[in-house]
Amino acid sequence: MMSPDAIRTKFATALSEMYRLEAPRYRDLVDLVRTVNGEVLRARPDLRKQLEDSGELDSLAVERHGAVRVGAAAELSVLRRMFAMMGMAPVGYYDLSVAGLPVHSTAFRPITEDALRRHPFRVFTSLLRVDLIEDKALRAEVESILARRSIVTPACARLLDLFEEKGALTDEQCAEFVSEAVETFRFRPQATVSMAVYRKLSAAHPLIADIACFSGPHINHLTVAAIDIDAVQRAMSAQGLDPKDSVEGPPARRNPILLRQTSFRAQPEPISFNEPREAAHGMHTARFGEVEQRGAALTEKGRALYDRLLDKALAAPKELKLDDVFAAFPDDVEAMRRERLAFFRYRPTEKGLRAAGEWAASRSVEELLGAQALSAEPITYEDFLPVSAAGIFRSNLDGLAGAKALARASRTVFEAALGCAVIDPASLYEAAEADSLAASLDALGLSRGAAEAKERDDFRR
Ligand code: OOG
Ligand code: NI
Repeated sequence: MMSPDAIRTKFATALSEMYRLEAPRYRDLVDLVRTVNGEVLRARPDLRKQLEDSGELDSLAVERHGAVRVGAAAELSVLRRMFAMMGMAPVGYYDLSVAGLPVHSTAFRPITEDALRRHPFRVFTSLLRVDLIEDKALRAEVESILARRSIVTPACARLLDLFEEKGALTDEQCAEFVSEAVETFRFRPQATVSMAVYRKLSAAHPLIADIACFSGPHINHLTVAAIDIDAVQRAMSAQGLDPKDSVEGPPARRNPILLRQTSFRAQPEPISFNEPREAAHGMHTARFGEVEQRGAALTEKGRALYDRLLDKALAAPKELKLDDVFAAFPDDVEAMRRERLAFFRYRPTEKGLRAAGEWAASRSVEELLGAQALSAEPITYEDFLPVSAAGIFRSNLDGLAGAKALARASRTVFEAALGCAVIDPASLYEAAEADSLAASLDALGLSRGAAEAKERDDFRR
């Protein structure tokens, strides 16, 4: 029987193949990133070795994430069921009204380190807030268009039911599920509405047209991993790949934090409209390609500092560079750990293990680290950032007016639509850190004192 990780791998591979054919410029981006990654690795053998050792070198070529947008509660909940089969759970809640966008979102993703290593694919999934459409007639029209469509194929629906009933499917059924699931995300350039309706919805908001005028939630971008995202940004400009103006997220650092992203702007593509009499054609601009580079996951304290500095940078005059504002965020792994700004994974060292059982005299984690019985490295951030996500959205929507203040979204409403609660990302990093520490202390023969040692350590901080 195929594991959820194997199903996700198969699905991500199939989706990637489909999108490379649908969006030729995305294929150019994948080639460009591969070339730039190769150059960086040649110039920095140390980095190459590090990636090799952590097993990340081989997975550099696979997509890290993609994004889709749905229009109705039933659509969001059926996606939750599909992604559950692929070992992906909804993590995080992102209210994009803060950036003037009428959607709220989550990311379906693997939640364990092992699963992420087996295949890191996640799907940033947004739900349209139909309630924000002020014009009542227009809102009713959008609701009825969405009520008429079904975003999964009949075979996919049948296999989902079967899986939920039996708890597993045969390999053959899994393979069929994957090829049916991919159909949900295929772009069909035949709009389901007339040109007049398309124009009306676009005028209300380009996102509404993208979400409601087609047969389903087409994949709107896929994202590959860069080792040096600034080098990729420069190469995109040099090759005329029309990158967005700037890289989203924190500035470049020696010790990366959170997530940095860039993309090429969405490409207009020909579509046809659903007209009763003669054929009508137009262009639709929504689909693009993205690059990401991930760094350390931040604690609540670290994240608060990041958010404060980002606000300051966004409000600051142009002359004040992001780098200057972010000088206030320590760019030193030890400082980040000691000040509890980032989450860390602890490991016993060889020296520590050789003397296992003899560390009782070390009274704290700090002492164990000092004695080189323990090592600590930052845990990678596996989630998204609302301000950055909004920046990605904005640079890919055609004809977007200035950000308008919108009523804040409700997580409760989102979770009701989803059919379950979203997982708090911080709880995953906290657990990963605590588990790694407990396992390390255990391996050093300190298991009983573990909780105490940690407590003392926290107290000393
Ligand atoms: C999603 C944009 C957000 C990211 O990487 O932050 C996103 C969308 O355009 O639907 O994918
Ligand atoms: Ni993205």
